[in-house]
Amino acid sequence: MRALISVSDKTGALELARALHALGVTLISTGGTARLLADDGLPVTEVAEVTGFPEMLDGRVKTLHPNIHGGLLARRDVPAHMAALAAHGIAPIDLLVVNLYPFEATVARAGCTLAEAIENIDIGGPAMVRSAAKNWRDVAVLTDPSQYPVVLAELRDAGRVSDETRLRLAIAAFNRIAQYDAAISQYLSALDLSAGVPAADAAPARLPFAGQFNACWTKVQDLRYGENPHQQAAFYREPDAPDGSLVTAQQLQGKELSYNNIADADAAWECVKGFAAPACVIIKHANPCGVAIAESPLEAYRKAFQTDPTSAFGGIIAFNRPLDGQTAQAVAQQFVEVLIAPDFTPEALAVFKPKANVRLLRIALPADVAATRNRLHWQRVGGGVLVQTADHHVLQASELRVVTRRQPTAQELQDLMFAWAVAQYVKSNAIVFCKDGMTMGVGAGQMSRLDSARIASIKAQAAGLSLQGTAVASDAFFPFRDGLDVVVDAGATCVIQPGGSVRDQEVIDAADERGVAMVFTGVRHFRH
Ligand code: 93A
Repeated sequence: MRALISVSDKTGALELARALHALGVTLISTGGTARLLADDGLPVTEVAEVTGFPEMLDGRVKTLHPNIHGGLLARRDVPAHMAALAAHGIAPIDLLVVNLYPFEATVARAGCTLAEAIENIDIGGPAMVRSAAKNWRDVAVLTDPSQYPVVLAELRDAGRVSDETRLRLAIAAFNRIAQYDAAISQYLSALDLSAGVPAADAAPARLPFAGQFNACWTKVQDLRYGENPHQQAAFYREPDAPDGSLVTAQQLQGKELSYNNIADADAAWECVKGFAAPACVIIKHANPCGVAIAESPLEAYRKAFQTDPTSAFGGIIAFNRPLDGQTAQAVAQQFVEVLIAPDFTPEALAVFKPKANVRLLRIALPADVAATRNRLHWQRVGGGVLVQTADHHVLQASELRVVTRRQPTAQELQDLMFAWAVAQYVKSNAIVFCKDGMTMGVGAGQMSRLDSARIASIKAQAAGLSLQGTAVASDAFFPFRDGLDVVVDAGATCVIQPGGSVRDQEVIDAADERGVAMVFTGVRHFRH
């Protein structure tokens, strides 16, 4: 049996080679890999010796030769194939171990030049992987160190790699090649060529959209069903998903996540991680039904829950601080579907251990929260997809323009900023009443802003909350004064909204008439 090993990521390669050698397998290898094996005292034949050609052009041509590809592609069950090998003095290769030049890691590095990217496009590696994978009935192809133990175990136990394993390895190999080629095409398609060919020795300018759809997504898991039981569903991960994004979550316990769980967990996590203070977000049907910031996670949870205890039943709850035992005790009083936090203390884990159905998700919260968010937002439409840069605008207090005679007080300003941060995560039309770092009434997803305002105050009433002295955020401008009147009638004393309506003056006059402080953001947060 002959194995060809040619790996950029040398993880586990030496151990694999030693084990193969011990099993009597002949080793062939390319330059760097061959040196690694030879330095360990393993007998290894250089590819150059097999091809009769030196590795040339800075390694660009190493394995691209009939002596290699013939050995990989020949069908052992076709006499003419074997006769051709014999006639040309080519020996079969039964095991191929390849991982590719690190293109993805190279282009992910800040400042990567075009020349570096190009040089890291592997040609010979994918060619061999494809040859071996096509000929999976006779050749086992390993493209990832995680596969080494399985193959070694089979070789030790049965003296051969099973048909099923070879087929699985071939599928994994073609997936890897698809992923690799997608990364190359995505990188190149996103080059900004408007100013001509980018300089080879500089980091090239990149376009935000081009190439996005060339990315190769990998399946995380099949889901039991989709939004409804008659819909099939699965969860996919994009290449290089950043730590702190939902797909990187680790499930510590609980039932399998459902489609709706994942969607709601994402909404909760995206909202909660934007707050600097300890925060809690409770989500139902993709909308926050309670959000609060406080001195501690426990206090934040209590406040968030108070907003709408009825809706919080069966909610998805996220924290931006590790979940401690006390807070876990409080949360455990309610029916919760999914609980998300950057970490869980042993005491918190102990609280939920008996509640085996509760899904606990741990997600790292890196310091640079902005880097954990999706750059683009997609929405499927019939036969196409709409793409936009995602709405991660973070409002600075300095951007606010006070438009009324009355200025908001310092406390009102804080509440306005908080209400605005929440409204960004509420489906349009969004009206959010807040006070003291807590949502007091949330009106979401109505076709009329007036209805959202009414619903928010009805919900506050139902929860036994007074809206007197609250701050209100509206995700888009009030087209008429009636919406403003509804929130002021309910008790609001200050309002934050984008402005920009032709009737802004009518709304400003109404606010002045009613003694309300109003600020314009100049930014809108439609969310559908
Ligand atoms: O430059 S290549 O595209 N040309 C080749 O003929 C070739 N053959 C193997 N790259 C080629 N490889 C790659 O070299 C492998 O895919 C692997 O990533 C790397 C291993 O090189 P070394 O053993 O010298 O470290």
